[in-house]
Amino acid sequence: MKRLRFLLLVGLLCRLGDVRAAELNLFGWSEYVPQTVLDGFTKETGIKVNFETFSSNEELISKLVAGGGRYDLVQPSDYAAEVMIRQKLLAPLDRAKLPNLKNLDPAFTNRPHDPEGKFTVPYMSGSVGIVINTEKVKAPVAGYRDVFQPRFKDRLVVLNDNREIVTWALSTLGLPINTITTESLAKARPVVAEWVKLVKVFDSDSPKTALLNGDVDLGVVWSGEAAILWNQNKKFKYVIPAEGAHQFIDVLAIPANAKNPAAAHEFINYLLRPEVSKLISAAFPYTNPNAAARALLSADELANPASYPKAGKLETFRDIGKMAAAVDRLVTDLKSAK
Ligand code: N2P
Repeated sequence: MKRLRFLLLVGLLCRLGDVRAAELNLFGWSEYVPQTVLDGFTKETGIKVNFETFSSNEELISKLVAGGGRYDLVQPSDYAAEVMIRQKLLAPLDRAKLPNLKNLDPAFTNRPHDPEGKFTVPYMSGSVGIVINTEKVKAPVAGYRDVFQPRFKDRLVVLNDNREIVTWALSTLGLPINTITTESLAKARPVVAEWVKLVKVFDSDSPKTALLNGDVDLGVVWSGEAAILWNQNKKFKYVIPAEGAHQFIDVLAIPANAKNPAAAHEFINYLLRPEVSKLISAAFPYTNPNAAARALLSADELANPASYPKAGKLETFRDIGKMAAAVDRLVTDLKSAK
């Protein structure tokens, strides 16, 4: 009898363990994963998704490095995943659990941040470019130099992202964006110093809002934000900066200390379904790296010039090692001196 009770107790504890295990802790970019997709996954699998958001790769990396937050799945950009792989913060993927990888366009896989695709799966791609309210700005705007003009003081919104801002300055000066040195930063500094004084709104979460409200007339934003603006009103035009633009491939990856890698694999494979990925595109119209999902998009979605730009010089970011801290400090200092 005692033995039976013991066995029942063990059984119950195991069940409780299972219930607790049926959770997925997701740490992702804000305004990037639709709630409908999270709900659909929970409905189908019973796995509850706890969703926390960040606004920059640096925020994600510092949280992971500090060991804070036990996440099962994170969503870094390519270069941030490269940093995490170097620092052994990611677990290798079990590709056998991800049959839907076959849906991906090979142009977005096996890229330099993860050449063998051991740790990352592309989620969405995009660019960073200029968006202009053409009812308010009549002068031609082709590059960063045209944006950061004294006449646009307090009429600008830009991403609240230090690596981005420094990159725009480096590109304007014709300096490499991935081989950053103390010298190149010294050259970028006065440019950034002038620029930050002109900006009215720094916002990485929803830079579209300031444009929609008419608080600002132009800016430098994620392409998906510009695509939403274009869908709302064709007066918002997207321009790939003439100096060259940043192309990002944001990925899904499982932290080395994840508690529920099985649920993480299940969720990644779910996101790779064409009909699920299509929902992501509908809500957040970035460049979809899923070829099977792209085949389901409407002609209008594919014709959005911010989601699927026809031309432009695009370059991805790489891990810049120790220089990352110097880049971060440069903009933080100049913003506080504003
Ligand atoms: C989504 C932000 C896109 C991430 N709100 C850019 N890497």
